[in-house]
Amino acid sequence: MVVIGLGSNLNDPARQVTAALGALAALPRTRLIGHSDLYSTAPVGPQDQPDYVNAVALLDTTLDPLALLDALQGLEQAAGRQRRRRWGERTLDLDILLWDQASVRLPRLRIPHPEMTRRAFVLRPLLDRLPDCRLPDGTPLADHWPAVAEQPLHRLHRLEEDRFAD
Ligand code: A4P
Ligand code: MG
Repeated sequence: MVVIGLGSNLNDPARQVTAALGALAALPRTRLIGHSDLYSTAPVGPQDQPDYVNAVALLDTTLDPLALLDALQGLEQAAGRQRRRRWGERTLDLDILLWDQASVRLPRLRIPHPEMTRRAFVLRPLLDRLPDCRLPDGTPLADHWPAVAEQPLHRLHRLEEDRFAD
């Protein structure tokens, strides 16, 4: 199973994230197994930017990791994404967080996502869906939660459960 992190803080972020869940469900050779609720989260990085909406999606795919990354970057572009500054505002950010128990270290792609354990906006929705999730080194992801629990976030309205799953 592959875990994707979704984030947006421009152009109606909740709509961006909801639309992206639908787009993930429509990727070739890929099935959307489920997703978290949407969370409103304070920005990590520059503080002079709007709050984000974040969520995670769970996929099954027979794409290889770089092909999935290409597909995700295509969806980011289609959402009108422009890269401005590191950790800055964006209409849609799609990160590959986990890929089964695999580790990937390529110039374009690192899995697990190197920042994920330091970010409540990743851990909260992920642990909601996968409370027993472990990193490739065997560490329970839940062990990282206490260190980030102070980062402000709150759950938005509940999405209909697995609305985009087939
Ligand atoms: N890349 C490497 N590994 C991966 C991976 N596992 N998944 C490469 C996706 N991409 C990966 O990413 C730059 C390059 O990372 C890609 O071209 C890909 O080859 P980017 O998202 O295009 O660039 P960026 O925004 O400049 O940097 P970065 O470090 O990826 O930003 P992040 O880590 O995605 O953080 N605060 C809140 N509350 N919520 C957020 O969602 N997001 C960010 C962005 C900052 N603050 C946030 C949030
Ligand atoms: Mg990114």
